[in-house]
Amino acid sequence: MKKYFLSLSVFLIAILGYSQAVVFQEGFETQPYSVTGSGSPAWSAVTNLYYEGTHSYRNPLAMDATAYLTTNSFSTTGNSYVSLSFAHICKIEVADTAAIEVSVDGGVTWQKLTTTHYEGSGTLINGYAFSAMSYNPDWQPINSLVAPTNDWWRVETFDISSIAANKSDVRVRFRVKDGNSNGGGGAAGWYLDDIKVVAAASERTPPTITLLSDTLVSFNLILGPIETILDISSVFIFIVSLITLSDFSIPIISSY
Ligand SMILES: [Ca+2]
Repeated sequence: MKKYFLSLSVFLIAILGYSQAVVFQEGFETQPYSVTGSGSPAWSAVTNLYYEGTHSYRNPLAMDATAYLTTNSFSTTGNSYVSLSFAHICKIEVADTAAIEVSVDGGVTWQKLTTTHYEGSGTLINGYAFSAMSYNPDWQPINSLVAPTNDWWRVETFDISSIAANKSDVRVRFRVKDGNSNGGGGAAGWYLDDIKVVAAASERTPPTITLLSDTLVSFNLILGPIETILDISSVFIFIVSLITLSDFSIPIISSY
């Protein structure tokens, strides 16, 4: 009996201790933006495609060009886990590359994000780059001239903890480069929206609870005469159960 109360307490503390902070966010809705663009043609806000709000940010690739979009500096000090996420449509030719880099030294040096950091479901070309081929056939890589729609948005997540945890000066930049000297080749370009960096002192993903034995744990809730048997499969159910138990402060856990 006490064993279960102890286990429940440990899980509750772990769950309540789980917290995270958004240390950078840009959705391109209100100027001034927290990013700086470089390259020609320039990045610009558009309203025909957006993931959230009514705007996204786009670069239509120019001939032999490399364009960067760099976030303002942000700090992750005190946090061991750092996650970058953003929504995008990368309608660029297969020969062109869109990549993400991280700096922790004021923008002096940059580290490219690769499949090592990637947590999304797209294909990183050569292990690091997005293009229309990343979501084939959804982004229609065989036809550069097809215009994207809002159905094309994909959300990407990178675990950048190994680079950016506990750093006082972190920057992320998005780099798009013409790889075959024809600019965008008629493709619409790279659209970004809802860029977000989340930092946490402890593990970013809440613990999951798996019943390892065939012994069921029953919770005799006093809300009614029906004995409720919970197969513990979600943290949410666990919390609700704990709150219910705590409210009435009676020993109502038993096992069999
Ligand atoms: Ca937006």
